[in-house]
Amino acid sequence: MLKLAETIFIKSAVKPEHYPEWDLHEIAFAGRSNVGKSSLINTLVERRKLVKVSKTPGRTQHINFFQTRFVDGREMGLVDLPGYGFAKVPKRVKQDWGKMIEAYLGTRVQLKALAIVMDIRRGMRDEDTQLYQALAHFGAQPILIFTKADKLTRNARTSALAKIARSTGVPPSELLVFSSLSGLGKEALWERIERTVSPTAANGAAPELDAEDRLEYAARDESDGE
Ligand SMILES: Nc1nc2c(ncn2[C@@H]2O[C@H](COP(=O)(O)OP(=O)(O)O)[C@@H](O)[C@H]2O)c(=O)[nH]1
Ligand SMILES: [Mg+2]
Repeated sequence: MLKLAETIFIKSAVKPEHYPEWDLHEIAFAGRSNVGKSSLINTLVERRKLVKVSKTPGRTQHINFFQTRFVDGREMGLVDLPGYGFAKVPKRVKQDWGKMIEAYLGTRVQLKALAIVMDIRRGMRDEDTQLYQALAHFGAQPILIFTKADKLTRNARTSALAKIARSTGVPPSELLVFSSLSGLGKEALWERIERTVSPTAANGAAPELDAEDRLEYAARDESDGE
């Protein structure tokens, strides 16, 4: 069982040459803007404000890298991908998003699992499905997470999951239900991460810390977060 010690922000990157040079296994988080991805990561790592939770989504177009250490000394990378599906962003921004995601998925050998975060009330939408299907080419394990479960009653949750299972062909037992409000699903997600990502023993090398980047991230306006 993974027991958290600490999660820290490492750096923001756009291009592969700016990704951290580490040999940690990574899980990346993707999802439509506003589905609750930032909240989910914060809940998962028990840091209230590690990732900015935004009211005006769709603006920051960076890949943010975090490093998680467990009490047994193992470590892994968490990667927050920019949100998609935000109707009001200019076409050019969407193209940049596509290039950025493709570059990450296509080059990152450290990537072991991609969590696709969705709103349980909306189910799997077109962009989610496209990403899910594209993953087959990239060799990372998909993890389908349905958050904001607190917005539905237990019965409504069960029927929402059954419907998603029917339309995707993914067994309901493989679908994760989550709530950042109540913490529901946190343990199950860590279990899935342990199985698919297999955090590695720390090799003693200091993480690559980009002081300038880190300051910039810390100083970012809350409303500018993604
Ligand atoms: N009720 C409820 N609200 C949530 C949950 N997760 C996120 N939210 C809210 O949904 C909005 C978007 O959340 P955020 O994490 O910034 O979404 P992101 O754009 O996907 O990163 C915020 O107002 C959050 O407070 C959840 O599990 N339950
Ligand atoms: Mg966000």
